[in-house]
Amino acid sequence: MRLSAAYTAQPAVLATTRGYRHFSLLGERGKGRGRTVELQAVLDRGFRLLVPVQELRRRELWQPGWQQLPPRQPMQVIPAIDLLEGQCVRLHQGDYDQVTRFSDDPVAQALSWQQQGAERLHLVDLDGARTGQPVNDAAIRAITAALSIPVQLGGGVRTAERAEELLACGLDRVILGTVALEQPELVEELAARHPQRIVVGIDAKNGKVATRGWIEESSTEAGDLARRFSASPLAALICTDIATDGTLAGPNLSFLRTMAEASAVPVIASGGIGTLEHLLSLLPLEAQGVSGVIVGRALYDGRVDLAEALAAIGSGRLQDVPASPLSEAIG
Ligand code: AMZ
Repeated sequence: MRLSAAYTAQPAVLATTRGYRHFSLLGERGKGRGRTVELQAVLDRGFRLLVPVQELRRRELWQPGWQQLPPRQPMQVIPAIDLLEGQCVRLHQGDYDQVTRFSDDPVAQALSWQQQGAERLHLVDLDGARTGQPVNDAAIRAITAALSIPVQLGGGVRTAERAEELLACGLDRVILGTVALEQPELVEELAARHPQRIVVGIDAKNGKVATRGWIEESSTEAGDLARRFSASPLAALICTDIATDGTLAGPNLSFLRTMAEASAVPVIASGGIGTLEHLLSLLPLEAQGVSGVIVGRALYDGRVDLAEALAAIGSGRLQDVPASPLSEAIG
């Protein structure tokens, strides 16, 4: 472990997942000025700074002396179940011709995520997204009835009546994609009637909004659509970079930053998560308003373990625990 000589640091947080040790540090930087800096570190073979120093300065974390960190909201790690003809699948970059089938028992799959600690489930009716008609309602109702955690659903919700029917039948939130682009005023009305229960799904191909199962591309910038809903009482914006979705290649951080900066509504990142490091790479975006992440293929593949993910960035994340001296903590 190497720490820059410029920092004299103490760990305030310590957690270990799969050999990675990560924690927050408080340290002084600069001579005589006595400035304090909060660092979020992942300790592996070396030392990695997750929060850029400019960001700390912007957040006015430079203060004299040691400082107690405020408790942070954990990030939500949300497993996804995408339904196609009643089965749990994942598509590659949203392409209906590149399907991997993971389970033909969506209720058992949903219960398994719940049992592993999920605090919310993300459901997509892929047939619904493509056709605009509800196709997987039997599975959706069975999952909602079987689970005790909140469930959100997107795909094919194109009218206020359909959204309200779903909210009345036990879903916690409904996600509107196509309609958010084509009839934004309908989304605003719904959000006003059901505050914190409507989510806008913004799916972007090369920065432009895609709709109808990602088959149609528009000329609207994803950031402009996010800005349109900045003052609405939406629960979240789910932002998907289609090029990364289902690839396990890592999230598009600059896209997520653009989206989070465009709107005051919390952003849930979606697409590209393949490793624990990818999840950790989202932490610096918390300050911009990224408050959760949807994980699909990596959970099915076992590349990411849900309990580990929750410990790394979610509710199991240790924070602000007065810890042993640095030398002990880093062994
Ligand atoms: O993978 C796809 N091709 C896909 C997908 N996952 N197409 C749409 N969707 C999801 C969106 C959003 O949650 O991410 O369906 C929802 C949007 O559906 P609609 O019918 O409102 O545009």
